[in-house]
This record gives sequence, structure tokens and C-alpha cells, in this order.
Amino acid sequence: MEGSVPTHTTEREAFYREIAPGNLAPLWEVLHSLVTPEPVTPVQPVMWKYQDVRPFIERAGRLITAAEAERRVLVLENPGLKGRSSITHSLFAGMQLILPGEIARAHRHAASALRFILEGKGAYTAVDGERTYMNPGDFIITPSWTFHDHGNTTATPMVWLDGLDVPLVNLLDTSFQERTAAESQEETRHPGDSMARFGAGLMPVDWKPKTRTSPVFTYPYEHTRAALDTMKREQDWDACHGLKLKFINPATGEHAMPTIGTFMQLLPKEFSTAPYRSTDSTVYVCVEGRGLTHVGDQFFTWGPRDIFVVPSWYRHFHHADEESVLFSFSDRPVQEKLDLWREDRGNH
Ligand code: GTQ
Repeated sequence: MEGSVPTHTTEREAFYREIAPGNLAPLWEVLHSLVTPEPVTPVQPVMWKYQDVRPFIERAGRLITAAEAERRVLVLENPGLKGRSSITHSLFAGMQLILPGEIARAHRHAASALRFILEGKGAYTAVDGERTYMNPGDFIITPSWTFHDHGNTTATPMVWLDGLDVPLVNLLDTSFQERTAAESQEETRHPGDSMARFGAGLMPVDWKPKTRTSPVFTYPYEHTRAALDTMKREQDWDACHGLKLKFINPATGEHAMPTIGTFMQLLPKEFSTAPYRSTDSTVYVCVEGRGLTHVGDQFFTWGPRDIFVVPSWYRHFHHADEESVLFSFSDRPVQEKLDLWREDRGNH
């Protein structure tokens, strides 16, 4: 019978104790919680309002320098994953602050990172010798094992959301990390070089990809917004998503990052999405507009820069009070490659 745990008897308990020192355990005691009929996740639906977090970011800026911290980041830790520095089972998220004049020193790691810019204008992140200047709404990639450093030569603080696949990398015991001797890497290419080479529907004729990560490091918000603005004229709304685009690697048509799926969606004013669920726990960031998301037994009312999590297989829907734009990311590319990803669109 489904879900029933076998009866405990003194004889069975004695047997379990006897086999334990030999690193053995009875499957039948745990089978039903191990192989569940549908996803059972410790990830909780949770929201961080930017206005609540911003003062703590500012205090962190007075408490420690970027130089001492290496990365001055407040981790967005899911309350269902306490002590694990994770926002979902597979992903890390944190808010990073770089103050005027500061540098976050160069290093590289096996983990891939995305930056989603929340506040400030014009600080840079350098990847593989190329600087990218950051503006709100931009999505920027730091591919696995590429040297990167961040610097702020502007007069105002820069705050962005980091998303990394660290929990996944650590699950697989594949973490590597190293620093360069120099604090900042040398600039070997002009800003905009990767965009020119790969981001204009063109690429160098004999170029072959060496990795699965997009060779375009930056997806400026002005491009993304313009695409959504032009497409919305068709009024061709998806019942579950409004108008939803995924960021892709233009050389392969695959997700822009091998482990993290990234998306931007537009919901027109007064649009309500149909209830939907999928197996990839998802982190959302409101870029523009106002609205709410119903997930589990909670209503999250969001506005610009607010961040919230929809756990795996939780049915949810969004309602936009104004025309709204949501950025989101999840481990969907990993699930898709392993033939594990599922969605439930209800009857839509
Ligand atoms: O910018 O390299 O939020 O290495 C966590 C680890 C950011 C980064 C984080 C990192 C970085």
C-alpha cells in the first residue's frame, strides 16, 4: 500500500541496530520519503523586499570593505535551507555591493555566476580580459572557470543580484577556485567586443564553441525591453506566462548558461496568469511594474527590485497591477538535459 511504513517490532529494531555499524540500513523504513509520488521540497516560498534589505546592504558597506570580504555579499538564504547558503536546492543567490572606488579582486571558480543589476550605473565587471559596464536590468554572465573582477569607478554604489550554481557544483564535489596574483585582470579586449562578435546575429566565420556558455557576456536591458515592447504589439499572450523569453547562447540556441536558465517576461496591466507549476524552483526579480504572485498559501506583492522564490512543483499565478517585467532564473537547463524537467499547465 502506498505511503505506509512497516510496523516496528523489537526484532526489527534489533536488526537495524545490528547492521548499522556495517553501514547498512533497511530501505523499507525510508522508501516512501525517498521515492515520492511528486516533488517534496524543503525550499520555501519567500520574498525579500528591496526596501527591507537595502539598509542592511548599506550597513555591510560600512562594516567591511570589498577588499577584506573579497565579495561583499548578503546571502539570500532560503529559510527551508538554513545554514546552506542556498536560495533553492541547487542555486545560490546574494546581493553584492561595490562602493565607489572599490575593487572586488580577480578570481575564478568552477561555479558559473549571473549578475542581475539592481541599482547604480556604470560600474564594471571584467570577464576574460573584457570589461562590461553594468546598468539596471542587465543580465551578465560569468562563465565557469573564467577570471572575473568587479570595480566601481563611478560616484554611486552598485548593487546587483548574484545567482550561482554553487550548491549544484558542491553536490557533485566539483568545486575549484583560484586567484590571480594581481587584484584586477589586464584588459585585453575592448568593452563591447563579445557583443560585437556574437550578439548581432553574426559570429566570426570559423569560430567553434569551447564551452556551453554563451560567448555573449551581457544582455543589456535596453535590448531585452525593446524586444518585449515590440513583441507585445501582437497581443499574443501565453495563458501561463504572458510574454516570456529565455536568454540563449546565440551560437547554439541553448540556454545562455549550461546550469542556470534565465528568463524575462512581460505581463500587461491587469493580466492574471493561469495556475502553473514546474519542477524547477525559480527565483524571480521584479524589474518594472507592480503586482502579486500567489504561491503555496502566500501572496507576495512585489514592486521593482523585490525578489521571491517559487519552489519546485508549487502551483502559482501572477497578477500584474501595472505592466510588469519579471526576470527569473532556475536550474531548468540541468533538469532538461537529464530528462527530468516537467511542467503542469493545468488545462492551458
Ligand atoms: O562575484 O565572484 O555572490 O565568487 C558568491 C561567490 C559572488 C563573485 C557571490 C562569488 C561571487
